[in-house]
Amino acid sequence: MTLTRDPHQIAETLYHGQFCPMFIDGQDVPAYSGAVIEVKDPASGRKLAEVPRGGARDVDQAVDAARRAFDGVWSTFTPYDRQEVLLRIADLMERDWEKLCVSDTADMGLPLARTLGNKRRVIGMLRFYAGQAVALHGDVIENSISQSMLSFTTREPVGVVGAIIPWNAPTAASIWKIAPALATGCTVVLKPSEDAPLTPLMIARLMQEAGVPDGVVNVVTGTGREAGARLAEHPDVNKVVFTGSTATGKTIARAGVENLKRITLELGGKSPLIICKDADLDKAVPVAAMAVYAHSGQICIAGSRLFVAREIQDEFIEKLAAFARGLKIGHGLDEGTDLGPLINAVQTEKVEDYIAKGKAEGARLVTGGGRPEGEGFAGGNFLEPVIFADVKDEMTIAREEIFGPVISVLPFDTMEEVVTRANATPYGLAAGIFTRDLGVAHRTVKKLKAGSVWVNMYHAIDPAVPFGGLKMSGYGKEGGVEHLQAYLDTKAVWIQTE
Ligand code: TXE
Repeated sequence: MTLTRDPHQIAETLYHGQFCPMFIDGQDVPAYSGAVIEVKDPASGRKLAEVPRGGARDVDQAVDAARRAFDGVWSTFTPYDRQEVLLRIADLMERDWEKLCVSDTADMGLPLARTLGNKRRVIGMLRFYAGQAVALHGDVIENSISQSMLSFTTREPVGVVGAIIPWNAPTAASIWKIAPALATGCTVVLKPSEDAPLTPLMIARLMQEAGVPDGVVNVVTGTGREAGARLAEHPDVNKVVFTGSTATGKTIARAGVENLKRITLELGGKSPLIICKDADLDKAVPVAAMAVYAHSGQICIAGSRLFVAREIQDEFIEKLAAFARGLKIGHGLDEGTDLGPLINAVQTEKVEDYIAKGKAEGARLVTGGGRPEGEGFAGGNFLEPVIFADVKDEMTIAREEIFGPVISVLPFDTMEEVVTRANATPYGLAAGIFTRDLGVAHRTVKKLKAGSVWVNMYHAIDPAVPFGGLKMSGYGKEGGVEHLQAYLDTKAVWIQTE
């Protein structure tokens, strides 16, 4: 996509340190307390904007608005009305796609080519669920009690949905949670991450322009402990859909128990990518590298445990290191950037701690790990992409989610062994395998305990295909028809006809 203007200029017109209010009941509002959070460009440390630091009172107000809209104006919208609204949102997002992507990149650092490239995932999701909105239906079910009794089911929206999202994909995460809610007739209170709240605020206003009635989509900015925790426990929130860390996911599940909320959790991962000895290395090397380095490793599906057949290990590592060294690190808005910054200083230090642990526990650092120097890097949270070789399964870097640009290469000898080791993790989000042998691919796919498995590729996500983890990577799916079911309740209706 060719941009109409220099993306830095677009970012400057969008954000110049100003106050960006929350969006509750169709209104721009500050936090009740008046407190604000400073939002920074992770590539420079420069202040981009301020957002309200919403708290319990603001969340209560937003949930109240969402409830009134659910019971009121939104309940009068037919499936076709909701479909039209979703399609209009898609059109407006297409119109403003460049602005939305620049905003995301400025806020959380992902290279612009990548945010722009998410169009199908995001706008496609709106169009996919626009289609689904008019295809909802119950069933007529024969009962064995009496032929004069009619029994059937209707599908009804669960109600007010609390959506809590992380900073690594604000636009995609917002739409993946809001689109099925609108398709089914639910209303939403969205709590973006305090580290990247700007684009969701822009999206909420676009939705208003598209004809979403006031109160149907609300965005409360604030911290997890304040705004997030209140949303998760709020007695009038019927469902919580969350993407983030496993630790926070558990807290949210616990908070929801009190009201038996429906909960969807998309959590962390430590995904295995298996490179067999017959793999096409020219294809496998860039895919294996970007399975982690895309978004500087800050992506839940990062293929961070790279199992490589021992026979090809040396050649593979050499090629992988050459690829990693060739990646251009820089500001996400600069042309040609492959690797942007990490989200903040805390995350960067956390990744550096993991790198130190890797070395201390005996892994061999092949390349990377330093902070790039020079003018373009001042004030930013940059790290050179890392490859560790001679990694053992029990090392910390092979067990814990690092959420940074760190690949651990683990050699293997047999398929049976590698499958057992690949599955020996509490997580189960994603997995991949590179082989030219279809039989091996097929058998391995069956044995891998992961929500998504990619063969001779990685990273593909589509609105129509369900995505979500097993084990400690969460439960419930996003995307696909299955996702809609999580926003619906079933009502059984009985009618005595005589
Ligand atoms: O995540 P959190 P953070 C992992 C990754 C990262 C670590 C911390 O390892 O280094 O988590 O990142 C809100 N009640 N992942 O702190 O805490 C919070 O405000 C309700 C992996 O960003 O999970 C934000 O909106 N909400 C993950 C959202 O939850 C709470 C993506 C996510 O924050 C809350 C992100 C609470 N008690 C981080 N505490 C992935 N695998 O995709 C926080 N929040």
